[in-house]
Amino acid sequence: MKLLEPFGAEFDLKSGVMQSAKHLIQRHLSDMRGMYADVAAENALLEANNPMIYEVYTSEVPEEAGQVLYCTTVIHPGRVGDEYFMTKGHFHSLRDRGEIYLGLSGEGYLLLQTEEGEPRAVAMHPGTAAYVPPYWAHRTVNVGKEPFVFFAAWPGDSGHDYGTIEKMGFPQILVSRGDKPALVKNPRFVSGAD
Ligand code: M6P
Ligand code: ZN
Repeated sequence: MKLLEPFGAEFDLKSGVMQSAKHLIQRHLSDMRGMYADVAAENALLEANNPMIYEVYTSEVPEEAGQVLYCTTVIHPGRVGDEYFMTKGHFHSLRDRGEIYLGLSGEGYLLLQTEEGEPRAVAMHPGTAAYVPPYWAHRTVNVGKEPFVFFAAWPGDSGHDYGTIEKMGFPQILVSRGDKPALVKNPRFVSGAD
């Protein structure tokens, strides 16, 4: 068996920038078409400037059982209509794998749901360790005016299942009401149990 060499990776606690990042994933609105509730606002933004919604600095750890993958995610501030910028969200392909997030800067929420569409929401601030138990789909949302930055770590063989969320959406969305975040029902949610 070939052992992996131990290492230290440097990243900036405020910006989330990881010097040794293997990849930088940049997701624009066009990469997540159909995920926001307000279709007209989405189309207008796509035509105007197709904004970058979030960036993910990924580690060089191999995606194998036994490894612990990690990354930093930066969700830019902004909204599509009333709805705050967010990640695509996913279940783990291996459903019994959990994940841990640590809020680094900015203000956000972790939205979760079970396969049956049971929703949960966890507020995240700098210093919040937000736990994603096995079997829960997860998405993060920036509800502030600054970038929302967090660190994440999860088992190496988890995999990302995006397809289920592309079909279902999440039961709840975060929208701005009087300049404050409000958790409301997602009018476009399709229950997995249906
Ligand atoms: C977190 C982790 C990553 C994920 C990233 C962006 O940092 O859960 O695994 O890739 O958020 O979220 P998504 O992959 O759902 O777009
Ligand atoms: Zn995950």
